[in-house]
Amino acid sequence: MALEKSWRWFGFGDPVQLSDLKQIGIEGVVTALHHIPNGEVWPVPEIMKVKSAIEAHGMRWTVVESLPVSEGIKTRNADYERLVANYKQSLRNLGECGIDTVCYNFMPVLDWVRTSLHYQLPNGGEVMYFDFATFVAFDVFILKRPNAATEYPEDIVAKAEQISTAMSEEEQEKLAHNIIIVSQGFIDGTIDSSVTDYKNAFLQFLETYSHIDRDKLREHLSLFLKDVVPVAEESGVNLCIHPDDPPFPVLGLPRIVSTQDDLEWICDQVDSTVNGLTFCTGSLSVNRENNLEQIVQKLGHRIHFTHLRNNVFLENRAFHEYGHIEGDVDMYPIVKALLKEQIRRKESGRKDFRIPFRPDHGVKMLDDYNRSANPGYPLIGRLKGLAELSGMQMAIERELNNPIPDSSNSTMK
Ligand code: DNO
Repeated sequence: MALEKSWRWFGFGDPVQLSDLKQIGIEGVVTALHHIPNGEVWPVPEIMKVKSAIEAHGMRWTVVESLPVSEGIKTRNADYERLVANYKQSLRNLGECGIDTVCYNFMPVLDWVRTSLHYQLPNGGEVMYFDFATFVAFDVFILKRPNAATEYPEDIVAKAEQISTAMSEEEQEKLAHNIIIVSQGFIDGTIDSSVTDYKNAFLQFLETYSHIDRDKLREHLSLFLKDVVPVAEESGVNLCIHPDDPPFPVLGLPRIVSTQDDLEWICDQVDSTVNGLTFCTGSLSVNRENNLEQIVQKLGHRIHFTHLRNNVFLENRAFHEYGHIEGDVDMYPIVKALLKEQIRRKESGRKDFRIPFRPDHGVKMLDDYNRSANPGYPLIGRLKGLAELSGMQMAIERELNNPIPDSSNSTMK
């Protein structure tokens, strides 16, 4: 059986309608209650409104992406008890409504980061790009985070200075706005578009982590898991943490969900299947030491959700996104490992043997230029990825069920 075909849908305002998703063969919808402010309880009637609409179109709400973990939980500030009580209540409410998978992340202040949201490919398509030196230019020379320059090698800072000097004021502002607002707003990030002095607000958020290093953040994640996993268990909800994107520390902030070791450490904090992972190939592959196939083989039993996305890796830690089965990430062994994991689960009698996957991000192409979409979420580019990844799965499944005899051993003439 193929992975569950799923699709990120941004709710009733999404230009891609639920009826469109049905047409393209989606089984499971991935969505969130984007209108509920970060940190507040998701009420049962609101959950049911979305769930019923999805079911009325013959699909199911397969994953919540995301139930946001507020900054006050990550920093364990004075509001922690209220925020975690709300988080638990949302989990109970989701469980009561029969929603069984919740994705979240534990990235401080900033979720995913790119330095360009509109990088032109030679064939006219458009993807998102991360350039390390440009990111340093943002940090040191545009945001002017105190002492930031001391955290990077001198040659990178020199390059960053050249980059920022060559930019107009307007271009500098656009870079900051994209990083702080445009790429975060639609995923219920920390700072929304109504904040005018967003650079200062952002600096203040960064400051709340001045005493939180990697060990401290790990401790906070561990305590959070010990608080919420028992509630998720009682509610019949699997939790799945999304990896850091990109998987290394940024802006002096610790990032603790970047490597296989990190994932193993997280799984060990609470020994329960409910304490699981979102396996995101686009994020994890950026750390070239991560062996993605091996991660599936080792931690597959904890993977509750998959994002399949590809990248092209360039020099100096730069990368850009790409077509789902093109690029530098070899999807074939990874998808095969995921399909084998489903078989293992089914054979062991696990009810949740099916792993939902969504084509993550996509190349903007064709009619995408005439449609509005959140950064990274063009319709046609994702649809192409969905089709390619589905075809790949069909071929792998055939191969797993009926191994083709090796022609050199064949007796047929
Ligand atoms: C970006 C997404 C992330 C992801 C969250 C999950 O496109 O992959 O924003 O949804 O990190 O919590």
